[in-house]
Amino acid sequence: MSSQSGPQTTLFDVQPDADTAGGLETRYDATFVARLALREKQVQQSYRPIIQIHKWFARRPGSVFRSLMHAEFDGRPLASSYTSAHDLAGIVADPFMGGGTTVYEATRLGLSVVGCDVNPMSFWTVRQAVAPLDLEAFEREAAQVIQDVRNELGDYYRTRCTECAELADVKYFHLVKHCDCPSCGKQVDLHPGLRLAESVRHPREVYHCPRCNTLKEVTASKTPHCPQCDYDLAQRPTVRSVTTCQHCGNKFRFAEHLGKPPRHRLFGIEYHCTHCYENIRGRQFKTPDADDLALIDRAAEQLRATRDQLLIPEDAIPAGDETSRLHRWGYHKWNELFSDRQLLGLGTLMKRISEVPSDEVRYALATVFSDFLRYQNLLCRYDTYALKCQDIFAVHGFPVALLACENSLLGIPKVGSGSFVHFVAKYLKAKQYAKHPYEIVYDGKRKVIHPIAGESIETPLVESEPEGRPQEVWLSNGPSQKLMLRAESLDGVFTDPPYYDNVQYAELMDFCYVWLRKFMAARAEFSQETTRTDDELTGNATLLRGLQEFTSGLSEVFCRMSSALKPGAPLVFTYHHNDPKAYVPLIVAILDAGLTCTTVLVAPGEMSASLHIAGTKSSILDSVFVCRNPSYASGVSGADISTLVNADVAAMQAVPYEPTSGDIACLTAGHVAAATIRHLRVTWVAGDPLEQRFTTATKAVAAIRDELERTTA
Ligand SMILES: C[S@+](CC[C@H](N)C(=O)[O-])C[C@H]1O[C@@H](n2cnc3c(N)ncnc32)[C@H](O)[C@@H]1O
Ligand SMILES: [Zn+2]
Ligand SMILES: [Zn+2]
Ligand SMILES: [Zn+2]
Repeated sequence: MSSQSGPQTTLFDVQPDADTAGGLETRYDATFVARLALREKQVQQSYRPIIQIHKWFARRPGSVFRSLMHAEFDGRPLASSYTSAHDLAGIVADPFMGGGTTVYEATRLGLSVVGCDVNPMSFWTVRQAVAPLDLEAFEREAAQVIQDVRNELGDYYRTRCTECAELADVKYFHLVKHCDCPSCGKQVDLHPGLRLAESVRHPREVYHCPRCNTLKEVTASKTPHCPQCDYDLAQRPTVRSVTTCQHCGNKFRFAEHLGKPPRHRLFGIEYHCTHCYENIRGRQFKTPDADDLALIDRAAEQLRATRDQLLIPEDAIPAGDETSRLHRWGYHKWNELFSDRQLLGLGTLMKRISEVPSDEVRYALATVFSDFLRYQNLLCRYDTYALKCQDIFAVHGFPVALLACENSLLGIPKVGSGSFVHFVAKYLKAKQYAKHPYEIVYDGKRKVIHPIAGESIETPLVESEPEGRPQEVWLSNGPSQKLMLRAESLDGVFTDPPYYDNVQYAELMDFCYVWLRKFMAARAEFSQETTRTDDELTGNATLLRGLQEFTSGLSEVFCRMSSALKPGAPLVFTYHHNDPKAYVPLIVAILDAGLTCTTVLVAPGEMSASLHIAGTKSSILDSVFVCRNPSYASGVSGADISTLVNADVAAMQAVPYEPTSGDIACLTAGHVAAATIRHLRVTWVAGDPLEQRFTTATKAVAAIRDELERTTA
């Protein structure tokens, strides 16, 4: 490892050499970026509609990556030229491209980019975002597919309006899991509570009365009772693992009495009657009638008769950190997470999409299909406040609830959400944005769409490493440990690596992949049965992948990136974790790659509004590590860790955003990691056994933390 600067044995920050380094260390404006990013994360799909191509997890704000690249490659001040047209030259790479943020932001700025991800669903999502699509052909085919499937299956999603007795479109079927009572043998509904709808979007509260077995609407009250039989509707028939039989009063643990997989019963319907809707305040709910119940049997019958001709996947659910929960509930195949009506609808829709002749239009519709599965399964819950169906991935796992919300398959344009028509509309918006991206600027009062002339995300993909022509995008599907890049070819690496065990990408994405794969028999990216692989860099208890495995993989990737970087070009990545130990892999990987950390910036990452973070002490701020070859990072500033953390906090307070204790812990961990890297850099031996390197880094972190505690005590 070469070094022109002397050893840094203190906690000092390193300033890059002004002539050789880019502008990240000096031109990044944390307050300005945080203002943009916090607004973006609140309604990410309107600031960056491109994310609606397909779900990906833990997406970072596009504005952060746009700003990072601007700061590095553009001499103009960030705040005044953020929304200006950019015509940057150069090649950047993202070895963990995920949902594609770096790829999109780099392409918009005119850069060429290499994007790599081990997960084929990531490759596919980014491919679909970038590859050109004829939108007229897409809209035309989508309308035809929807028409044909509606003709075939429309009846399954209609119900009789209780006001006018005409047929109306169903928005949601409400299902409850049930089992047999071990005492009286009768069927017991496992309702956790009885309220279906709160009185916010609807004028009254809606309850299921177990005694009348009907839905009842009542004025909001702390002591709701059935207007017909006076039943106490505030009761909670099932609390945790114990339920009370509504017939004989027997209390029992229901788990061992559940079907495998659990069975569901339809107890309520929300629908939309075109004749009555205008004259009704709120929504339309009904108790299913005999016709509604008969349709369930008819769907099951039709599924049995046609299943062989449909493309329904039969794959087993492998055990995993997230998926084992499904096994505990008796789900062993992915297709068991759907009702018969859902399987019939999905299978029929798939078959029709697979007949679309144009490859690109078929791929686009198949991608819409894969994404909309998130709202078309029995793990979906009804949001009793917003009165809509929730995404299966509202949390990064597979929680199973006692209630399920079965969405309409095709849906009604502009009514409800989560149906095929809604996802077609979203996809269209995403592709329109890819052709003509914009920024939304908040002028103090309102949001203004600011088109940016000359930018685009859509561009034909190239089949190998970019040569330096503008806007070449090369996507690679495979582990970045094996990504081959020319030496000294990259102007920067901008990435958002897995945050150790934060998200089990492959376990979750298999849910969509097993379906999407059915459309893609001919494509190499879909040849594997699962997106899981030993090369995935996530901590995973089931696969015995701990911090050391994560470290060695990350180290391999950073080493590859480091040798592909031009001299002095930066490796930039975001990170946060509430366990300080999860920073050791970064330290080892950066040192192994022969880099040093010139600075650690701060940027908002995830929002507390994300359901899976809400309520924890988790940080919403990321540390952004800027790393370069030490030969190009000379000069020492006197800042110590607490000064750096205080500066970050002040920059966020100016937003204004008040960092939480979790934020501050993470920011501190970031600066401690950077100080550790500088401290160990000169004596580091990348050839030492991993365990030794890991221990060295762990001890150095502890020493620096001790010193920090002493000086701040
Ligand atoms: C962009 S996301 C990061 C999101 C966020 N930082 C988090 O985990 O909290 C990380 C991506 O790395 C990918 N990935 C994991 N191991 C990889 C490997 N060995 N090679 C390439 N990509 C990998 C995952 O599939 C995922 O898409
Ligand atoms: Zn009606
Ligand atoms: Zn009973
Ligand atoms: Zn009643």
